[in-house]
Amino acid sequence: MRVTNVVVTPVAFRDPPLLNAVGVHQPYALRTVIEVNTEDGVTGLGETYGDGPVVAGLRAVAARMAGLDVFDLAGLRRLVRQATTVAAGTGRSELDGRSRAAEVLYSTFEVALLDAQGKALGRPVVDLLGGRVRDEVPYSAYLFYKWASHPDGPEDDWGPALDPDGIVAQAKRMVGEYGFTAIKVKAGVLPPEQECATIHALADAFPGVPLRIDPNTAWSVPTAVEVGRRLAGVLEYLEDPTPGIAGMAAVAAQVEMPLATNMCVVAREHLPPAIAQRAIGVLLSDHHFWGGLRHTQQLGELCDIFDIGLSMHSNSHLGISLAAMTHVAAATEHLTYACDTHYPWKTEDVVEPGPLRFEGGSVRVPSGAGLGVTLDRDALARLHEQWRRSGIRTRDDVTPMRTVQPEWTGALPRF
Ligand code: GKR
Ligand code: MG
Repeated sequence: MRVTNVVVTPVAFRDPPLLNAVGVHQPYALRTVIEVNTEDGVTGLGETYGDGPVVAGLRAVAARMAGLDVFDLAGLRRLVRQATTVAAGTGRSELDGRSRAAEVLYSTFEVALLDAQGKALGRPVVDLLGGRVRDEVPYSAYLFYKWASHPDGPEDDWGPALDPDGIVAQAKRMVGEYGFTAIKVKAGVLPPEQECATIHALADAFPGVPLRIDPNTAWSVPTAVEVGRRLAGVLEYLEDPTPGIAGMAAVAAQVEMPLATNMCVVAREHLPPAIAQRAIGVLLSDHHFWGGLRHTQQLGELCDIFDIGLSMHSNSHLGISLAAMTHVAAATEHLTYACDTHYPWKTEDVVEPGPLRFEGGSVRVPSGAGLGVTLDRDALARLHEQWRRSGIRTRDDVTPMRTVQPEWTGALPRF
């Protein structure tokens, strides 16, 4: 079954003013949807980041895909290598096609080809990954400090959350609506003692519920150690408290809870030093940049060997990504924590509603063939038009923050 053509569609969807260490989310988040069409009339779907260079890279690979057998993932790897060689203009592929950009491109098309394979065979993607080790995948409530509205925009229905009471109220709504059984707080926004107070307020409001905090490297080593000590016995893990493998190792040696990362270990070459220095206790996988679903499973095996826990990182995303995350998590034995997802924050999607429901905080693996989700073509066209009109072509959390704090740089660590 061969590919006839590929359609690459950048989209923008409404995103609330969620705060993080470097600034605030823009009014629209970017993603790209790809449709891989085949001679049999089957279409495979993929979703990834929407920044300009990613869209250009996707188009460069897409232009080479006609004639590829949808089962030939090795051939896909070669095409990505060629496309990134040309894009880099160096006459050789950067890092032999294993650079992060190449992993992002490969991953997007790998998911789409697996979707097409599954549709052709009448089997869900989880079966192509070796079968399910769980029927449903647990996700965590992902809480953010936030403004009531974007600058000059209308208020959203979540309202502001800028102190412990605001975050507890947000948690009550999110846990009430989705049933999450673990809670993560995006931190690095307020002074660390205020963020510790937020975690203590959550521990009081949700006794026994596993809690995590992630300041995206906003803290120095001494600050991170201080926070780790204050939150001893309260956190299941402390995520990216400080920059770099060496900094994380210094903190890890002085706090009792495991440190997790989606920032200092983001490529295979980071694993040996992180393991040697005992910098992390939990790795947050992400198929979008770890080279796809099969590599994510392999990463799980590797973490198991080295006694490192495995969880999953998320960015603002739509339903195709949630489906892919759910299939791979269901097929990965060594998944030791509930996965992150931004999904509850989105109010628009490119897939038809139905299979992706949260019950008790978990998403049941879609039972349909392939990823088990159906593209809503009207919604795709609408969100593409929104992308066109928005003029946003790259994720930038710093500039919108400057409209409120002109001296803001987003430089880290800050505390
Ligand atoms: O959406 O603001 C955000 C997050 O901070 C995101 O950009 C991070 O990549 O969720 C992510 C994380 O766990 O670091
Ligand atoms: Mg993180």
